[in-house]
Amino acid sequence: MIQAASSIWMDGDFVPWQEAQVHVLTHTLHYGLGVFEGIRCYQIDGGSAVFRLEEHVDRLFASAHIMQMTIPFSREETAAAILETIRVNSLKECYIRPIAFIGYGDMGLYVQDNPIHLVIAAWPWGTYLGEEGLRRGIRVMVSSFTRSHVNTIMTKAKACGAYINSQLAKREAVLHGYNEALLLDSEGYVSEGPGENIFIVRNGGLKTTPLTSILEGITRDSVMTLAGEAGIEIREERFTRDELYVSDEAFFVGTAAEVTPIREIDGRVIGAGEPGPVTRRIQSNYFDAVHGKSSDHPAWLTAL
Ligand code: PPE
Repeated sequence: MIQAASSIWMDGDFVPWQEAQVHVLTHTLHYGLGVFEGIRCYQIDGGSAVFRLEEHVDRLFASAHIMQMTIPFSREETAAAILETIRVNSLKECYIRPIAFIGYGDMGLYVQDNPIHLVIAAWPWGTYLGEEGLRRGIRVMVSSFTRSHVNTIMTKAKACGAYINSQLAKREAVLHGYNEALLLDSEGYVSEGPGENIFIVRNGGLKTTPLTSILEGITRDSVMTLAGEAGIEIREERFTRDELYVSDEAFFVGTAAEVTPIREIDGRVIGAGEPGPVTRRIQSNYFDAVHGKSSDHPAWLTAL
């Protein structure tokens, strides 16, 4: 069960958690056209800070732009509301979920006058793929479901409906006894996880999927920056399923998943079957960055 906080920001006002409700004929509930974000706030020395707030707000507005939805608030108002939601709920560390959706009004696929709502909720959310997964690595299954083609749902928008594809893959993986799924793109190349981007390590260098069939992950970007600073070579290049099998290390990244090592894919052990040196280094540098323990990226943290 979600760990309830006390109030949720809805269109400019705080509403008690239990009363933050919508009509059952809310348009997005039926047709899936909505856009959202996932952001984390971490404890830092002397307080808390939101990690890469501006980038997440920018992506929310980019997603809305792709989907031709006009969010009735500015970026500045949205960023301020996110900070206020954390403060009002007295949360020290939390996950923040802003969502813009089409409200109640007319039904049918083409609606012009239904209101667009913006809601921001925040709650404590621990590890996405388990504490043990973070420490020892997870087991992954290449999905029988293909990542939506780049001209199907628009992978650069973090859109509600896109997550049907993700949930099908995740459910299938869990049904088969795996922790997480990995989707291939419509040409058969590695794409991303249901809610994570992927990196592999070969010969000491990192490889990650180019920005085609994937969400433009903010953690992916942070990891690439941190890897560059650590002198690790990075390539954005398509790679195949069998290259995964022979990689020395592999890991998932995402706001929720943070940096989660992968120890097995489709029954094949990856490397030594435990988080390798590059993965450990990236994971440690990432956790230092989000907790403000490295002074290299002050712009990444917005203190409460
Ligand atoms: N790909 C997908 C499909 C995705 O959903 C996410 C985030 C990422 C990559 C990584 O993006 P970023 O968070 O900017 O590094 N998935 C969010 C939702 C997870 C959920 O289950 O809900 C997240 O991590 O917040």
